[in-house]
Amino acid sequence: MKMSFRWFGDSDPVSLAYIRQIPGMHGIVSAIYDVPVGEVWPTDRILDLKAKVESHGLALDVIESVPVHEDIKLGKPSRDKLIANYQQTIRNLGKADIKVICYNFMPVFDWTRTSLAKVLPDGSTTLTFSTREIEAVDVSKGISLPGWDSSYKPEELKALLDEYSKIDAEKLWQHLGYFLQAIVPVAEESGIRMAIHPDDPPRPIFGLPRIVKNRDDLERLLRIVDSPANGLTLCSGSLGAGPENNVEALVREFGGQGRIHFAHLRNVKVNAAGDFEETAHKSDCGSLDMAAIVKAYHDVGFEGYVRPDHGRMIWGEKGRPGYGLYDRALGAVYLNGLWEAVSKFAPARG
Ligand SMILES: [Mn+2]
Repeated sequence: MKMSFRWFGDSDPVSLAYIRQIPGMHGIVSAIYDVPVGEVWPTDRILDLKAKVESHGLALDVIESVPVHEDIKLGKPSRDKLIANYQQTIRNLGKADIKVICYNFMPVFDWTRTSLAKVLPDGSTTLTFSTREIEAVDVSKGISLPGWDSSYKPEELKALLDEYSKIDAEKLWQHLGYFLQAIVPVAEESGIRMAIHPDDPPRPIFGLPRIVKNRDDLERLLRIVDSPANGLTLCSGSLGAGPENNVEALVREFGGQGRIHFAHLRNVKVNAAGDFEETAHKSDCGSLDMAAIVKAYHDVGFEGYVRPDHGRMIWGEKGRPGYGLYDRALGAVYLNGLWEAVSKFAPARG
């Protein structure tokens, strides 16, 4: 298990110099943020980023994310050119010796929350999701959600949602399959493992289909192209927000097949309606047994990358919600502690 930490580039209030000081930190997870979605990432920009990260004694092995253009998800004729660009970005990342690319296939909305700063009893703040609040949003009046990318003008968003009204889950599967058939062979040639991030939260929102949300979806996805280069980012918090999902069992099944390349480890407190709040990482803070999940990774011989995913805002820290330094650092150290204990006292099988 190689511990890593997401960093949003030079605009990130958390510095590489500080991240380096977290015990057991292996590397940085980052991206080139200013290349428009659908265009090729230039090799020199990737190499510059890698050199900057390495100058702080950290590795850059994982990219999160290379975003997938909406036209690919919609299956529009323009997708072939956009997929060719995506292939070239994979090749360029391979030239920089990148090992894993995280991406997702969620229509329009990436991760969705209804609050970015709910105050918890201990005075920390966290991200939460309420189904009732999401259902109360009138999409026709434009969407204003915390953290929602407002770069879409209301009329652009409406046009996009209209296009998606013709796309049901099966169509979206076809478009994902078309994309994977095209990119997985290129990833194989480039020494890169693709790792899809599940839908967050793992259910349809605003009438848009979501297809990477539970065990059967993950199984179907992996069988589309049965190659190690077609793998998973197993996000405990995203999948764990689906009451039907058993994260430990998913780790044992898909990790046992060597198909998990990147692990997001965070805890969530989930209720029966699927509403949730993100909690501190420790098992008794949320609904997930993090020790059991880490042990499952150990038992399947997991050697991939992991990050603490999100954290609360604590100790008065200001910054990007979910991505402060302090609580993520606590999470990283806690997870490394679990890993050390499991490794010493429960030797891997076989
Ligand atoms: Mn995640």
